[in-house]
Amino acid sequence: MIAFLIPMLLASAQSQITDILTAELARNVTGSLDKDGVCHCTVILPDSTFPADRLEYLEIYNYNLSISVEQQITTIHSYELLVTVYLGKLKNLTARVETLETGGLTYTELDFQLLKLEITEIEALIVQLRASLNGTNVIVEALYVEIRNISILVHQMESYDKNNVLVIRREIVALQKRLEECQNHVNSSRPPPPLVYGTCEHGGLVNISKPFVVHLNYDGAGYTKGAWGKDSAVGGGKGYYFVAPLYTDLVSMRAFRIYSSYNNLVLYKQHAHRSISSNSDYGQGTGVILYDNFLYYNCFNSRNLCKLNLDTYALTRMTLTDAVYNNRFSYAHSTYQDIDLAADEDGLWVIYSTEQKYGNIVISKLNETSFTVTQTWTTSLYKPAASNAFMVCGVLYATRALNTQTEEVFYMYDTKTGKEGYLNIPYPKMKEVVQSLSYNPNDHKLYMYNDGFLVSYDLIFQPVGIEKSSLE
Ligand SMILES: *[C@@H]1O[C@H](CO)[C@@H](O)[C@H](O)[C@H]1NC(C)=O
Ligand SMILES: *[C@@H]1O[C@H](CO)[C@@H](O)[C@H](O)[C@H]1NC(C)=O
Ligand SMILES: *[C@@H]1O[C@H](CO)[C@@H](O)[C@H](O)[C@H]1NC(C)=O
Ligand SMILES: *[C@@H]1O[C@H](CO)[C@@H](O)[C@H](O)[C@H]1NC(C)=O
Ligand SMILES: *[C@@H]1O[C@H](CO)[C@@H](O)[C@H](O)[C@H]1NC(C)=O
Ligand SMILES: *[C@@H]1O[C@H](CO)[C@@H](O)[C@H](O)[C@H]1NC(C)=O
Ligand SMILES: *[C@@H]1O[C@H](CO)[C@@H](O)[C@H](O)[C@H]1NC(C)=O
Ligand SMILES: *[C@@H]1O[C@H](CO)[C@@H](O)[C@H](O)[C@H]1NC(C)=O
Ligand SMILES: [Ca+2]
Repeated sequence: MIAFLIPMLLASAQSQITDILTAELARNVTGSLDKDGVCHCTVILPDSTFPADRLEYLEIYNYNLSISVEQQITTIHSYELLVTVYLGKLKNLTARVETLETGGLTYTELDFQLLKLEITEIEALIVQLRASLNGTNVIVEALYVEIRNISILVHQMESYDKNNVLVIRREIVALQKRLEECQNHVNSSRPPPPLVYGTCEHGGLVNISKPFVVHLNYDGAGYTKGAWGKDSAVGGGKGYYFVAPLYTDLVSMRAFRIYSSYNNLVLYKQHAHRSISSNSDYGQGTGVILYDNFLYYNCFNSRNLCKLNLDTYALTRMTLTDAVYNNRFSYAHSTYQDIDLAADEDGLWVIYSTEQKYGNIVISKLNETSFTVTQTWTTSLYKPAASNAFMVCGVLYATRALNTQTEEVFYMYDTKTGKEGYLNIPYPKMKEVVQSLSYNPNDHKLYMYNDGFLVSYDLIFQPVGIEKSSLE
């Protein structure tokens, strides 16, 4: 094509020069015939006749033209080089697109995007080249058609073929994302699976609800110290409630009431009021609980435990070896609670301390049938540092006062592993001093005697399967 173009340009330049010369020479020629019949032709060429200036012009013009032609040739050469390069690239691209089409599933999204990008680039370059050659170059025209074809093909591969792996993969990714979002949403909005009361299918205490104020104790606001609760044997015994305000000495328990239902308690109705007549049968402090229709408490002025049958009022005692009493190591703010009874899913417990352990909390598991200690654990928590304690699933939880309105579960001891740990579960209280605090495995509630008011809380446990890390 270049070989064809150059002679064409040169020929055009030469023919223009010839035309000019011919016109100039033909102008001033006159001829005459003599007697011999010889034709005389006199060409008068005045000095100014010969168009030397025009020749000069033509020479320059010619020169200008050849420069122009050379420039054209150079340009075409450079185009030719470019076209060769593009041709190579295009061949590569064509091969790759064919692989994509036939090879099917092995290419990746990235390959595809890269290919698309390259095709787009080449397309842009060829369009530019084509414009500069103004449709005169066959090769470029062919290139253009080819790149258009490839470009269309590549876009079709994406948009038309619904079975295309890429499209499907992208849809799957989007779907997964939406599923995940949905899952997250469901997880956050779905309440944890219901816990079965009386069992330990959970990962431990994680929170405590707001308080429910049930009542003022039946003796009135002046009776600031005391205990209350519901039968806390698994199964609930007879389902009775008890309320036991301490006597005005703020040490001894001399009377208590039993309510057969929550309604009766709230309405002060149909209670059984029991006064304890003998000094030695009095209770001491507020570590009292109702367990399987027996009232358990620290017998007055002793290290004994009392077990009072609510049907017969028969009283049984046992001695808690080494236990301190008479306000030696009670809880913070609540006096004479050296011995604190507790119940959970595993049974009956007693929380106390000894001189041997320097006032640290000692936990004993009781066999309620034989009324004996079956096993004992010692903790490193100084009992007077806690405001109270309770057991859940064999784990002791101790509380302390953060301020006059807030308590906090701050310590735990797991009797199954012997591990202890600190935690912080704050919860509000109505009045300043927590006089007693007990857990009931049948309703997962805490029962608190709060300066004369009967208050309860719901405990919130970690749902099963999600580990708590506080002991790790
Ligand atoms: C011939 O030459 C003379 C003198 O240069 C000029 O005047 C005249 O016009 C010319 N004739 C023609 C036909 O060009
Ligand atoms: C030749 O090229 C020069 C420079 O480009 C220009 O000045 C001149 O007019 C041109 N001459 C002709 C006859 O085209
Ligand atoms: C064509 O592709 C091969 C292999 O990918 C590569 O080595 C070669 O340089 C490419 N040619 C051009 C002109 O891009
Ligand atoms: C391209 O060619 C068209 C006619 O085919 C012409 O009108 C136009 O001026 C040309 N453009 C250039 C830049 O040579
Ligand atoms: C471009 O595509 C058209 C129509 O799809 C086809 O006829 C033509 O042969 C293709 N040209 C090249 C160079 O692939
Ligand atoms: C959502 O809960 C399910 C089952 O409780 C669990 O398998 C999944 O990992 C949770 N997803 C997130 C994002 O927490
Ligand atoms: C604990 O329970 C209280 C009362 O329902 C609530 O306001 C608080 O956000 C809970 N805290 C956590 C960590 O779940
Ligand atoms: C509790 O004591 C009773 C009576 O001595 C006995 O039969 C029972 O096995 C004991 N229970 C446990 C768990 O030790
Ligand atoms: Ca307690």
